[in-house]
Amino acid sequence: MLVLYHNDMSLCAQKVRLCLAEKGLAWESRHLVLRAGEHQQDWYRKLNRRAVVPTLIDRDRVIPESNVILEYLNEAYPDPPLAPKHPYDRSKVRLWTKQLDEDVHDASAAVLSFGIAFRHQYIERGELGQKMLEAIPNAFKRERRREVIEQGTHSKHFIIAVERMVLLLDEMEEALVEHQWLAGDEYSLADVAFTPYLARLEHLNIIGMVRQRHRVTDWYGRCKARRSFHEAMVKWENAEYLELMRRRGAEAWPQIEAISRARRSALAPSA
Ligand SMILES: N[C@@H](CCC(=O)N[C@@H](CS)C(=O)NCC(=O)O)C(=O)O
Repeated sequence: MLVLYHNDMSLCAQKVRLCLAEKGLAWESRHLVLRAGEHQQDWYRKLNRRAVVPTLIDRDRVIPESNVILEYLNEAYPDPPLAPKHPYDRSKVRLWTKQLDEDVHDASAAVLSFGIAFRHQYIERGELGQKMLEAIPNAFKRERRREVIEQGTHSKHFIIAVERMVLLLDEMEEALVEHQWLAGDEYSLADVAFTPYLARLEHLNIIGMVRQRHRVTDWYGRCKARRSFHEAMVKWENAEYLELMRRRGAEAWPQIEAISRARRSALAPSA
């Protein structure tokens, strides 16, 4: 039996649950409450030295890192396939998922989600929030989080993160001119991996960022219509987090809209 250490609203966990649902695989849930620091306890660090979710356990195999888990699941449980047959076509899937590890995940989770909403949970937790911050093993991540918690949407990282998401949406729109799904004409791990990031824009009440990108809107609608979306995303929704994201996102929207507009006009060909 597969076992997944995960969290209800974690983007990386949503990705893996989507893959499990697409594959129709049964799995056992080990849910960790991140705001209680459960992922930072010693026993979990033995499974995942970076103290993050998700971690997949397949018999005696321990697999961290959501993109690595997606590839593992696709290879270990090949039916239905979620990657094209040809190596070149598979390289296109990787070019998408790689972006998440490079910067898109951080832009969406560590800067936008924290800067808009989750920083308030840390602040409310006072000493526990401070302890959780100091327990983040990666110093780069820790210092950026400190700054984002303190500065929120005024953080020096905030504009960069919004602009990164604008670039992502533009690249998605461009890819979807060519084919039905992100990496080709078949639904693949690339679509699995990016679905939660669009859902996060919706949860943060800033889905207006997608406006005018009709292909991305249509793609997201098709992802949401899949059974896996209900299984992996909707069933795990946390009402308290959703309310926080919606409320704080509405406050941040004018600023995000202004950054997106400035970015788009800077890129528009001059008359
Ligand atoms: N590169 C890792 C990133 C995992 C990650 O950042 N997970 C977040 C939730 S989406 C987490 O556990 N955050 C807890 C923390 O940073 O303290 C992956 O893809 O699995």
